Amino acid sequence: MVEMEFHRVAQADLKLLLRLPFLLLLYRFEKGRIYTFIGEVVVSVNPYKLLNIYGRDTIEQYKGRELYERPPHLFAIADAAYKAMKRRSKDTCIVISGESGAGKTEASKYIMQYIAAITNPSQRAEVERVKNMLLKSNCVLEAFGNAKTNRNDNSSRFGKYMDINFDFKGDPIGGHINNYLLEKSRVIVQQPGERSFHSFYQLLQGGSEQLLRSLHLQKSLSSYNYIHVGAQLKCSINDAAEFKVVADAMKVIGFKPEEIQTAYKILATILHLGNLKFVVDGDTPLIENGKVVSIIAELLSTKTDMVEKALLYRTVATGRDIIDKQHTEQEASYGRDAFAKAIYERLFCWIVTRINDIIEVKNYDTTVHGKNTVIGVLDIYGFEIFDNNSFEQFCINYCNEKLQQLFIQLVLKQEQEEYQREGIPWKHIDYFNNQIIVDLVEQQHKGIIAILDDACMNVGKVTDEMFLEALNSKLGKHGHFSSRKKSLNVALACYSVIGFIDKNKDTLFQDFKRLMYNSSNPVLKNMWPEGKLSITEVTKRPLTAATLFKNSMIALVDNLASKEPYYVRCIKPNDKKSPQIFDDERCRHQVEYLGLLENVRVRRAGFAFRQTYEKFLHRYKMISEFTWPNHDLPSDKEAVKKLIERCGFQDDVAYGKTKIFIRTPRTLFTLEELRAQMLIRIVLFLQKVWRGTL
Ligand code: AOV
Ligand code: MG
Repeated sequence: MVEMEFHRVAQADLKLLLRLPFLLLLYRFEKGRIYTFIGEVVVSVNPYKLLNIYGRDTIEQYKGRELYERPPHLFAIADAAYKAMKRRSKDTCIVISGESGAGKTEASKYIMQYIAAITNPSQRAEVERVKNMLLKSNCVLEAFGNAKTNRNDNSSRFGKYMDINFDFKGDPIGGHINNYLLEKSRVIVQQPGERSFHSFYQLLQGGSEQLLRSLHLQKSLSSYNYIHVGAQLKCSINDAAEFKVVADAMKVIGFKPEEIQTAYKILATILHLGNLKFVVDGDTPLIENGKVVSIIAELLSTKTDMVEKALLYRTVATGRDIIDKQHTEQEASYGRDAFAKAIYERLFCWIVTRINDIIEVKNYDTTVHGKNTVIGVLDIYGFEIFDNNSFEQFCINYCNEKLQQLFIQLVLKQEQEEYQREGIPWKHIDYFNNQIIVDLVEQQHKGIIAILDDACMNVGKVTDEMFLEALNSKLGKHGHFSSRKKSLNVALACYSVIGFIDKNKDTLFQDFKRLMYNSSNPVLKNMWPEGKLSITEVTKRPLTAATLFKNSMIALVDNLASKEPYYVRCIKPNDKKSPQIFDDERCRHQVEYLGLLENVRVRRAGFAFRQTYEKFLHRYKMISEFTWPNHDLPSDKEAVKKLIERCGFQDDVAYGKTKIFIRTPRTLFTLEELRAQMLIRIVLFLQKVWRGTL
């Protein structure tokens, strides 16, 4: 019924459309129905409370069913992606988007659980093992890659794309994770009301006394400068309990004890680094608390004097000479912070690599077993605007703009291609082309990233303000760019320009890399292979952070575009994390920028429903005497035509080569009603036959 109302919305006047999809979401949200379909896209509104809709019984209701057969649900979309993959050997992907706190990560986990639950009916041990690892990897990645922000207590601070590989039977046999730019600045500083990555609190709250002693740590969170801002904050994560869950998960996945220990040592090193103080004696910076340096050296399995040297000096090559140049106090602090950020980021990437080593498909011979197909699940950091937005928000929001563009393109493209394939006439629909925003950021030579890179290439000292001036002179006339004193506005968001140059250059003094490479802990050493190079061998200027991110985004979008996409669009109902409030303005805004209106428009211009003639007949043949119980027409297509004419729906349908297309859902629902009536009649008739009362 609700489905029907919604699709009526899709038929309504365009002006009304601006209001109605959002009203429908409100109507459903208040009834506890958090999922709604727009065509084949699932819109999800975060309920902010546990709902009993993900259990075994619900899974059974969706398993193997067609999309429209059951009420809207994540499981319906997961099943559709799975069926396409299994029946048609298509690589598919599920793209989950929405702003920070809208429910993407939770959705991605339910989708994975669903896929795990419906596969491997024969309980093959190896497949069970793979499934277990795929599911367990989530909590490890969340511990190291998520943090409490002002928008979400468990906010993903990295982007994640996970491929699940399936064998010819449709059972999971492995996977691969791609991670995107971790917001590492959080390691050294957080905004008021926010925390660093969960892993630090988990270790301090959940680590045994013995473990903490071995790491020279105390339980008190406020003892550590890098995390003391958020030390007293309440967070819905139970850090102590999670510590054990994560440690167990790492063990199950296959991390060796010394690897897990090394991860803890890195966390401890970072906490100690944050407490290092530099004092100036004349011109010479010294480390005030030398004891901390020796602790760090012990944790990193290296020598105290080497750590001290890396913190206070950097090796530079001037012509043929190699000299140790002493840091100023400011440089030393900068180096220390960069080091802390870098070892955390490296730890995170290493964890992903280790998980990938373990879960990658092994021993699968495509010549024997047939094609190995893939379902990709994308869960990125959502669009976010804080009081103070920096380089990280700029990257996160660019990523969201790019995915939005892909959504617009693919939803239209897919629709158009299907009409073309089936020979259905199609009129082009106008929509806001987000490419203009994407280009503003990423275009070669002209985009914001190119201008930022230019500024970073300059040998002289370039300030963030100079970068802003360059933007003004090159992009001042762009309709989606504007700037104020120290901030730039791109599309909907405003960013402070302070720190852009530094974060984009992302300099880590070579000395730290060599320090890590020379560690006698092989796990650490392996994380830093480039430390092998001596000062004279390091010549290439590394790509900047923004360019690396841009390249990874372009590759991601190409990858998604090569697969059959399914979409989940998440909406955050309010900013208070409340299950009761549906904030009109906030929701209307999201409906708009998520492109749900365009989405409805495309559906409106096209057809709400399509199905192959064969399947259509199978479901509705009892409605007409020409088709029940069997037809004698030359083809299923002819039979469907006859059935439709018999019901008087000929003006609302188009006949493609293999499929019937129905414009309004009302027609479909009337067909369903007719079918239900006929079924009752048939049952009554049969009862009479059985009772002999006919
Ligand atoms: P996000 O992934 O979209 O934000 P999450 O998936 O982390 O958002 O959801 C935020 C919080 O909302 C969760 O921790 C839950 O408390 C609640 N929540 C979300 N979905 C559900 C659901 N289906 N049922 C019950 N509660 C839910 V970010 O990672 O910040 O963009 O970067
Ligand atoms: Mg998330």
